[in-house]
Amino acid sequence: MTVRPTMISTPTATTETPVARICEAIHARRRFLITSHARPDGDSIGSQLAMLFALEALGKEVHVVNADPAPEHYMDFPGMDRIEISRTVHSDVEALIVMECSDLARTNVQGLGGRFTINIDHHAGNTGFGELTWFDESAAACGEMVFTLIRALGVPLTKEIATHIYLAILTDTGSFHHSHITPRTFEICRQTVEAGVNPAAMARRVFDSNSFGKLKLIGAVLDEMELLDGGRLAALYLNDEILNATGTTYNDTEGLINLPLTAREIQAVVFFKLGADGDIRVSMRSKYDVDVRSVASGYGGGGHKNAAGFTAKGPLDKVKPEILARVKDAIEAGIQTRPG
Ligand SMILES: [Mn+2]
Repeated sequence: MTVRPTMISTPTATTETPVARICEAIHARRRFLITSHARPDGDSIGSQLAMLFALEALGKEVHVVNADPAPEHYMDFPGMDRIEISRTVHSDVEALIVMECSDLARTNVQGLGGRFTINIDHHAGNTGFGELTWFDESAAACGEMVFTLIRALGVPLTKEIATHIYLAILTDTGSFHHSHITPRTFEICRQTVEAGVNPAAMARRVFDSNSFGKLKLIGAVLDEMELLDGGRLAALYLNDEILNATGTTYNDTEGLINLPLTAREIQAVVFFKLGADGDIRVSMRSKYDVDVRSVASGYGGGGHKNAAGFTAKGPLDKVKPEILARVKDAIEAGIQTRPG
């Protein structure tokens, strides 16, 4: 019996592929600015910092600027002190690398325009705004793409880089729950573990990191959960009152939306977060083929089939019925193609 080697395809050194063109652009420049979307998640943090360490290994000068700080439990990951929190940039750089954004506005950072821009993203609906756009919707995380790019640049997979790649994949797949997971995902993870990543320790750091306040917040939000559509749809609500009562912040809501999906019957979750400015941030999660991205794109938002979101103008009572009706339709459509 022959054992086939588990290889992932590495881009070849031709100018045919976006990866090769990005490599060429990076090798030809020295000063870089890396950014990603506002309210960063594990994939945006991991993708940016893996890229930071890789570019520095090539002797480049690199700045990382984000509009918002990362959630607290990411703060002891390597390189976190290198992320500058700012809503404007003036840095004189030769190239801007934008991770995980379908358009430049998603960064919420002003002053990014007018630079040579490399855009690396896996979100459907990417607008191709960079001079060089590499868009791959089949990637389970932007970190998968960054891994491929880093290897194509010829940078060795250090433990620091591997840690950020694994962080990106672990979080963006919802701890290996979402669709888009392929043999490539596990091949990349295999290499990161070989480079020194400890999956059990990573899972503990990322998922067992709640404060007592967050546990209270989870209790308070789940206590107010509404079940609709015969128990197939859950609606969650968040406002400043709940945050104040539990001594938590907006960042503490990360991951909370996934909890209702642990109930067997629930097929989709809609989380309405009410901001002080009257805007409502609507996040959605779903199982299998229930496509919440199609709902989000109807409201000018985006994301993936199983994880998407958008911002709506209040008041809540006015917009809520229609949003929930559209998610119910998505559940009905998705449930027809259920795997065994
Ligand atoms: Mn992502």
